[in-house]
Amino acid sequence: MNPKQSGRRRFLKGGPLLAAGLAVGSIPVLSGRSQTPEDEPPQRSSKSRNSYGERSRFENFSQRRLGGHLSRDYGFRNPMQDQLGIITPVPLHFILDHDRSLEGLPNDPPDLDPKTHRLLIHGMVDRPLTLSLDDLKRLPSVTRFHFLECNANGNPTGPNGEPRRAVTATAQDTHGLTSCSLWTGVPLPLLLEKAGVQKSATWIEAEGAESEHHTKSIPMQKVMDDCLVVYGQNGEAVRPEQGYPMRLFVPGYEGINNVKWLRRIKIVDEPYMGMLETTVYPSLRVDGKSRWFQFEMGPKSVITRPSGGQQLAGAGFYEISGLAWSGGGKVRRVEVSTDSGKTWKDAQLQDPIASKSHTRFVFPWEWNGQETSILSRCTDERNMVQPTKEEFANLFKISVDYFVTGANQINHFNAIQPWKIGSGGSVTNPLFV
Ligand SMILES: Nc1nc2c(c(=O)[nH]1)N[C@H]1C(S)=C(S)[C@@H](COP(=O)(O)O)O[C@H]1N2
Ligand SMILES: [Mo]
Repeated sequence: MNPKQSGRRRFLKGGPLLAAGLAVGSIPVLSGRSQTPEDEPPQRSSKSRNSYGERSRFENFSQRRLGGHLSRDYGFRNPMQDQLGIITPVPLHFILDHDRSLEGLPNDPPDLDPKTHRLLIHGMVDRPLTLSLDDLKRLPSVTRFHFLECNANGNPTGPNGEPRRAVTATAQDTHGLTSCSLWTGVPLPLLLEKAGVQKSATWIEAEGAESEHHTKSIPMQKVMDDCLVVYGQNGEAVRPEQGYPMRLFVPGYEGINNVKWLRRIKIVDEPYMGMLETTVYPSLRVDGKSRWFQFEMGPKSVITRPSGGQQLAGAGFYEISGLAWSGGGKVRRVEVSTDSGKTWKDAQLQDPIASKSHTRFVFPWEWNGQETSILSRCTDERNMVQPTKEEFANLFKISVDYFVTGANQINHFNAIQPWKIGSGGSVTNPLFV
């Protein structure tokens, strides 16, 4: 037996688990073996180590998946139930494009050559600017963890039998329109300073380079607070689907603000009132009024393991693990309930805990084999607390029945997500039953 491995096993048995006060005997995988399983040297993978690199051929289950959430709006959801830590692998980042093919699928991203692509900054400025990717890369940069979330993420309503409110829904179905990356770019205030932005300017309009020219208005106050023009994502160039060669980043705000394939920023003194920001994105209330220009994403969390569609192997120890985030800043606290919401205990937050970023929480759980529901609740640094679906309905002035029967979009749905554990170990979504 390899002495190194036996030493590691001893460490696993006596070390961190005992320190956490857990019964080691309840973890079947760590007990009862005295030999390492691989006495034969393993076969080698034939992949070239000079190429871009691929993951193990055994890791092929985590595909990005298409899921309809409005008849006229489609995206690819992030398989977050299989994700570890807080970084979404870029090839699995969710995609939401308004520029769609006739079949309703997102079109291929525009094939922008950074040698010829330019960002124009104009309007209420003293010195209009045109910037290439190389120009941007010469300027002082920052690198920050930030989540991106479509305001329709977890939207419980919509036409006919959508997976994310179904009993069989997975975390990907219910929460997969958010992802988190380490973004690198230039603070937008620095670019505006170079352009000499005029004092009376109060909004910007940002425009993308695809044929539809996605356009979004953003208040100047937010721009000056923490907006970025990013060209880097998780250590490499922003992917074409995510906006290559540059995208606007508006931390904590609805995904729609984060204009991909950024080609123009016009400095103005009123919102543009674009088609999307005045039609689909406001939320209609029961009293016929509408919430307009909702920007910030509320505090939210979801247990990703165990989560919908997974299967527990039997009673015993499981680490509950999940993601929490808020457009309002850092996650301050995540509480977990393993008794269907009767009692709550603090989960442990894992570093890094960055502002407007996914944050990983973990919670040790000894499952007694009986039916129950597990839930998580996020509180952010401003003490905003993730609501129940009843509290959410109250806040947005809609009826709870509307979640099940309504055919309109409800934006910003951030209600607490329960997962029901069946006595046989099945994990299902009881939120709308
Ligand atoms: N140019 C452009 N930018 C865009 C969009 C778009 O269709 N075109 N979609 C917006 C919406 S609604 C969302 S939720 C996010 C999704 O970003 P992602 O596709 O990188 O995940 O991009 C935003 N930026
Ligand atoms: Mo979106």
